[in-house]
Amino acid sequence: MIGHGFMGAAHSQGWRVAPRFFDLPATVEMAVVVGRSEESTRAAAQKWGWAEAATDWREVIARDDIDIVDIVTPGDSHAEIAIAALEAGTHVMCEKPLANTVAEAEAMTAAAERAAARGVRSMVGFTYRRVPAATFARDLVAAGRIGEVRQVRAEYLQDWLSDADAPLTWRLQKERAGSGALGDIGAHAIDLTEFITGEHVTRISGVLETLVAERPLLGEGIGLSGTASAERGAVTVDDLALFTGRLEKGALASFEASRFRTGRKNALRIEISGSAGALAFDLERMNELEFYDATAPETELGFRRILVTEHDHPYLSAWWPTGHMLGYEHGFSHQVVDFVTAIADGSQPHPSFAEGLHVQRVLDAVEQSAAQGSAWLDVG
Ligand code: SOE
Repeated sequence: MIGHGFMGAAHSQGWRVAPRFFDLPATVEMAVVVGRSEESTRAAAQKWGWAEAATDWREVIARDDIDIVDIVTPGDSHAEIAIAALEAGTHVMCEKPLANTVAEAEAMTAAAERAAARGVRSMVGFTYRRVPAATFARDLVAAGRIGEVRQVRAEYLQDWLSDADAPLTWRLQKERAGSGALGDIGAHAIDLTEFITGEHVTRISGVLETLVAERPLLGEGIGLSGTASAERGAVTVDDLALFTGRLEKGALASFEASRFRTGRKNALRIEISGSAGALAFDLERMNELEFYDATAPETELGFRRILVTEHDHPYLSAWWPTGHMLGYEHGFSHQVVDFVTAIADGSQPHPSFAEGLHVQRVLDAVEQSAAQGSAWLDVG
């Protein structure tokens, strides 16, 4: 695993726990964690259970005993590491968004396609697809339970920047993160919409806004848990993105990604209205799915809450007795299960780099549209 911030912790947990609850078709050994600082990487290895710590990712991917590389670094190093790892013949899991630019994502996808011809697999970490209620929503749509998709509302709302003195972490720097709320959390809303509806976003009109233009630089720590220093610097990404998309079969989808929605902590929500019913998912209530069956007798109409905790729901039979809940971390185990299974089967895991590239093109189209007064643009 390369990187050891917040996502490093989440992915480590996935690698450690998945083989203990699921019957995987291969043995997983947590070999090496790689980071810039020897001291903090060693501490991460010890804490999360990696056998070794290292500071040079090039040396690590060249080793014969490394089969999988998991990239959890900021976006500015995804392309370089992923392409080198694929060329070295290791399977690659890469955190979302796939890259910082469309050009990088294209190069990564080309490398992934060359590698796939040699049986080398790659996947993007859009983990929320693997929250059982979200996967189940996809199954219901695919089974025609809401009919034809007519309208979608997708939003990912957080509030960790609503404090104007929250520090300027790498997520607020364009050269490191690519974009702001748009790519960090809007990308999840796009992926989840496409995953559940089974349709691509084909056209976009959007607007971006930076509400706090300057913030204290990061003092101690890294990422979301870092502290503020006395110096200040410019925020170079959006804080908030609003966009409207056209789906393949014609439905309109509205999207919102914001880190300024006071009181909303991790509210990835999607509501899909169809000709025969509707669905609503909210990550803050991640074990539930709201379902409206428009074909029910008129006197019985109404959204009902399905508790997605039965063994027949996706991924659930490996966990607790029926009726018991899962949390944020379980999606990372499910991601490991699906990735390792695809590697063993010799099949293409999803979302592929090509799917990650498509999301990157949607993000890029939103930025271009915003720069052109919210013009409607085709997604490349
Ligand atoms: C921070 O906004 C963040 O950790 C994102 O980077 C993740 O992708 C999302 O899952 C939760 O919020």
